Amino acid sequence: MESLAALFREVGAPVSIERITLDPPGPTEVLVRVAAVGLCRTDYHVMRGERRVAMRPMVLGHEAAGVVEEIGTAVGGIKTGDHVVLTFIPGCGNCRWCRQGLHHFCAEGPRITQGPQLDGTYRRRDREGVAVGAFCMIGAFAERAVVDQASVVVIDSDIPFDLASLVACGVPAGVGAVRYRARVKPGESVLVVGCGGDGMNVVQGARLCGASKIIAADIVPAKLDWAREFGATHGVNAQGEALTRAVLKLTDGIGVNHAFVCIDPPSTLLPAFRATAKGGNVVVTALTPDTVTEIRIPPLELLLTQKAIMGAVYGFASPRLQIPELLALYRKGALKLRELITRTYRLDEINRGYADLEAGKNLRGVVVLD
Ligand code: CXF
Ligand code: ZN
Repeated sequence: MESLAALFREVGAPVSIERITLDPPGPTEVLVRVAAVGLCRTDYHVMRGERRVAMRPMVLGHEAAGVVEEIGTAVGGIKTGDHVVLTFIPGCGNCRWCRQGLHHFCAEGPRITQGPQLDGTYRRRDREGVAVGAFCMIGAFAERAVVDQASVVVIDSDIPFDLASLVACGVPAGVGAVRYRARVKPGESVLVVGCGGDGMNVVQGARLCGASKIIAADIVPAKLDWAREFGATHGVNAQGEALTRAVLKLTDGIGVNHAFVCIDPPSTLLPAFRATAKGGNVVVTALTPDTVTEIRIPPLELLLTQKAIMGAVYGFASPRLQIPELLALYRKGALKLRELITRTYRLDEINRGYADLEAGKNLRGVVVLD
C-alpha cells in the first residue's frame, strides 16, 4: 500500500514529504494508522546530524499513537481496531532484560538507529524502489507504519490520540526519571535544568512525588511561566555559574536533593552538579550530540561530595508499565497532558513545527493526522 511520509534524506535539510510504498506486516508485525505523533527534539537532532543514524532515507518520528489496521499471523494480544501507543525501544520479550520486565533495557535497543525492522528487513520503499528505514523501528512521521508487536502497547480507546502520543516519549522520560531513577520523596527539593518536553514532565513528576521545592531553570522566560503552571515553586533564568549560585541561594547554600539535566549536558551538567546537595542525585535525561564524548566533573569533588550521576532513558522503567500508569494518572486528573501541547500541525508542516521548537515557541508540537 501507499503512505505519505516525511523522509529524512539529507543532513541539515528539511524532511521531504513523499509517497512511499509500505509492505504488509510480517508475522509478528502490525500495520498502524498513525493518528498523532509528537515533535520530540530527538528526531530534530537526527535531522541536524547531531545524532547519527545508520542509513538514509529514513522515516523519523517515534512519539506516536494510532489504530491497528492489520495484524500479522503470529501476533498475540493485539487486534485490529486496537488503539495503541508505540514505544521507541522495542520490548523483544526474549532478552535477559525483557524477561525481567525491564523493556527499557531491551537488548535490541541499540539497533533503533539502524533503519530496518526488528527482524532486520525493510517494509518501506521510496518511488525509486530504494529501501527506506524507520527511526526507532517506528517511522511515525507518516500516515501509516508497520511495526513489530514488540513496539506496541495497547491503550484504552477513550484517550484522545494527541494526548496518547505524549506518553510514548516525553512524559515517561520526565515523570519516570523522577519516580523511578531519582525516586524523589515527599518534602525533597528538585532542580530541573531545561524546561522543554522532558523537563516540564520532570517538573510535574516532582509535583506528583510531593517535592516541596521545585526549581525550574531555563533561559526562555515563557518556559519558566509554563513550569509554574506544572508545579514549579521557583524559576531561575540563568546558566553556568550564575545558575549554581541562584540555586544555592534558594536552598540555604546547601543545594537540591535531586538535579535533572534536561538540556545540553555538556554545558549544564557541572552547574547542576554543583547546585546539588552532598549525597544528592544528578540525573541526565537529555541527548548529547555524538561529537561530545566526555563530561567534565572534577573526580575529587565527586568523591568528597558523594553525589550520584545517573542516566535515565524512558524514565528508567518499562514503557509497558509506565504507559498505562501515566494514562491512569491523567484520567484521575493528577497528570497534565493537554497542557503540554502548544500547537498541532499537519504532516506536511513538520519542518515548520521544528522551526517553532527551535525558536522556543513550543513545549510540544504534535502532528495530528485525519
Ligand atoms: C531518545 C532518548 C534518549 C536516548 C536515545 C533515544 N529517545 C527519544 O527521544
Ligand atoms: Zn523522543
